[in-house]
Amino acid sequence: MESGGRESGGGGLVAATGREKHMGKRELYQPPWNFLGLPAELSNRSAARAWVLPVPYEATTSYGAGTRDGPAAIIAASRQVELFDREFGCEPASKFGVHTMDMMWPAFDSPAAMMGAVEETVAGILRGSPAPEVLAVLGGEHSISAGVVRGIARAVPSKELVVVHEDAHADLRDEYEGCRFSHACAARRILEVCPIFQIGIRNISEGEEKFRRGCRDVRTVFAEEAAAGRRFLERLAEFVRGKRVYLTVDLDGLDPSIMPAVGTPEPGGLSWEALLDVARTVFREAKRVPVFDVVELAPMPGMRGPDFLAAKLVYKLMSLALLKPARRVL
Ligand SMILES: [Mn+2]
Repeated sequence: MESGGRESGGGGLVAATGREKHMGKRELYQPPWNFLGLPAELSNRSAARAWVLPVPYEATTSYGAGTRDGPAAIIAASRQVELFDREFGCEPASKFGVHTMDMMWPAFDSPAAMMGAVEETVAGILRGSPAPEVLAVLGGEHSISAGVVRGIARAVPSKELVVVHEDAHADLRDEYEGCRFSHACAARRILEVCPIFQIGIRNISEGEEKFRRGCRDVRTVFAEEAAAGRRFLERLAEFVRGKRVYLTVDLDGLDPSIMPAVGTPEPGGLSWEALLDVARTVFREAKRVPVFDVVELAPMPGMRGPDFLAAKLVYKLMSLALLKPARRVL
């Protein structure tokens, strides 16, 4: 048996907290079907400060398929994530609550129609009442980020908005396979809205490289620089300081030895610790992070590690958004 989480059976020495105290014997092995498996009082819409929007969209994937199953796999794995976090010295989710929205049903008319739908949905959530303090969007393929950034820009002053983009791919093509809303164009569409800071890039075409060099609004930390140390974090801090930030995490930006479950894996990439340092820098320096996304998980049958990594990452990001760390783990 694992030591944390769900063994709340009678007579335990450890006081039951969070989801444990609400679980009877029957639910012990089946926490509720929501992000982190939280009980109603922590997951209802009016009380939760963090919301999760699952977007199981997959239409323009160019290599390995399966991102449509990403959101469900992240939610399934999240129900096994330990709620207690040493960095915060508490169960963050028990402090802020997490509401899991219904899956956003994809619009398959065209990628442009889907991006419009995502934009509407995100803008509606951010302007709604109640509204989350942080919205976690679960992909699905990376193309959805083009809709997310437009939705944010409609809801918050766009002059203050910047994007931090962790990815193996520059995603700076103006179009790919005839489509402007391909996953390979995500960063280019974001640039039409605001500046972007890319981290972990190790796959870029000649055309994208030329474009990047000529564009003042793109900053790039290539994978080898990100692997060489933490000096780039100072530039990142400067980029996000005092801004509203949308953090978009394409999981293929991570080293594929820890994150093989992606459609287009690339050798090299960020470690788990390096990605968390990026996140800590962003959340510490930004004025606010109203939205982040974690995209491109393509679950591999029988392999739980990547799903669990993605779930733990989403939990960590919302915790950093809403709570101050109690101890330094850097
Ligand atoms: Mn990518």
